[in-house]
Amino acid sequence: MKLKEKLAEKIPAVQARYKGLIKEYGANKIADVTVAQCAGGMRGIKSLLTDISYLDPNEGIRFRGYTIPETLEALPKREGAEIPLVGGFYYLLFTGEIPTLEEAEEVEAEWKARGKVPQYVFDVIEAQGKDTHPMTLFTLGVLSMQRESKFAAKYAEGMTKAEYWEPMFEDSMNMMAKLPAIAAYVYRFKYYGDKPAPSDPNLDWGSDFANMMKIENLEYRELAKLYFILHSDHESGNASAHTAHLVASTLSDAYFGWAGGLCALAGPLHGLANQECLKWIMGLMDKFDGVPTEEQIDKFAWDTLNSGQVIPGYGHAVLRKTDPRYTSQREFALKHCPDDPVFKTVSVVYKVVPDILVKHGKAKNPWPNVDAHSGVLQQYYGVKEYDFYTVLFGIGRALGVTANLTWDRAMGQPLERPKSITTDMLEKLAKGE
Ligand code: HAX
Repeated sequence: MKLKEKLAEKIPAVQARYKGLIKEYGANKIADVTVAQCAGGMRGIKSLLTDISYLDPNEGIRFRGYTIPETLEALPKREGAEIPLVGGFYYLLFTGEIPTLEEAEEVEAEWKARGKVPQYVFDVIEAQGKDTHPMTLFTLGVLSMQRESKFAAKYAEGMTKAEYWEPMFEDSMNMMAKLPAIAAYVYRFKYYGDKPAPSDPNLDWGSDFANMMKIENLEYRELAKLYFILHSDHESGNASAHTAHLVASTLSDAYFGWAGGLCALAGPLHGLANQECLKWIMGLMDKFDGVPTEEQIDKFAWDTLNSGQVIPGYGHAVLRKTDPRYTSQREFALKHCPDDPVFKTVSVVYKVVPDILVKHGKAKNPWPNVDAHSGVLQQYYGVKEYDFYTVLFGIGRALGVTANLTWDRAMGQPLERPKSITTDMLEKLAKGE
């Protein structure tokens, strides 16, 4: 069944369950909030609802109940491909069902049909100039397409709440279809001063990104699909997904929502960490002229910590074990580039840094996250421009975010509006006054 038809079939039951929960149990407590949570970034407060993915601190992410290995195993692939079609993965995120190859191909075909990027998007990017950060170029490209929004147009015409999900879905499909071409344009414009390769009608969405980027090694097509799947969603409380959810809860559309999310992704504690991470690794390799020893890494890591900086790619706000997205990329590297010196360095860092962070005694999680591994693979295939890595993250994360935004509207989730208090009030509450 086509993705949109499947969604239409599923929405009434989910909506009834959601409304029923609020009506019947709305006043029941599910958690308390501590002083530390109120004053400290709302860590762990259960206050967002999503069925797209769930992040267990020890096990890592599950997409619609599937671990990463289960997801990669279960989803349909094209003949000869190592990694499944991203269109099929999108179907899973939206519906919770593993699609057939035909259903996955239908999403891919829809993306192809909607993939042409209007020229004004490229004009906006070029007007900024090459010395602008690629995340700014990419975000502006996304934001400039807001004038295409079906949701905004329908809202202006007047639509009922029950209809909201449909134009949100259309915006999601339209935006997803174009993100790879916009990112490839940013890449070629900024670093090479030329244009991306034309889209190839025979390639799937992920592989076509690799083609438009002009990366010659065909293995990069498989990596592109893997990368986008791994970066797609991490519950809805992470800063970029949460920002998009908050923005769109005002009934602004998917373009506004994801432009906001991208701004959050651009911070070094979030998506920018992949750029920081490879920079740190290359600095380490430069200093010791190749793959460093464990002792050399030990010294370098302590120097970083003693100068008051974090070790990029390590630690996490929720995870308390090695991120399975790290493990999945490591497995890809073991298969495709086991002898790459940067990969070897990253592997030795993995042996040394967790113990150092434990001794350092601050980070609650001493283990690597997704960003500790993503740059290594990119540089291996020739994408050596670190500051582009967050753009790649931005393509992938949009998959989960747009699935969430569509479901937010389908369920009728309201405007988000937490309550703030003053320090005086917090002190009184804390002391039980
Ligand atoms: N190196 C050094 N110190 C670290 C650290 C690291 N890798 N990770 C955490 N800490 C420190 C924190 O800075 C904090 O110190 P202060 O008390 O002085 O402020 C302390 O340990 C407690 O932090 P935490 O509770 O363990 O971690 P947070 O939930 O506050 O932050 C971060 C989670 C991911 C931001 C953090 O671990 C970090 O800065 N890591 C390095 C940057 C990074 O890899 N970011 C990418 C995360 C994955 C992601 O979202 N990708 O998009």
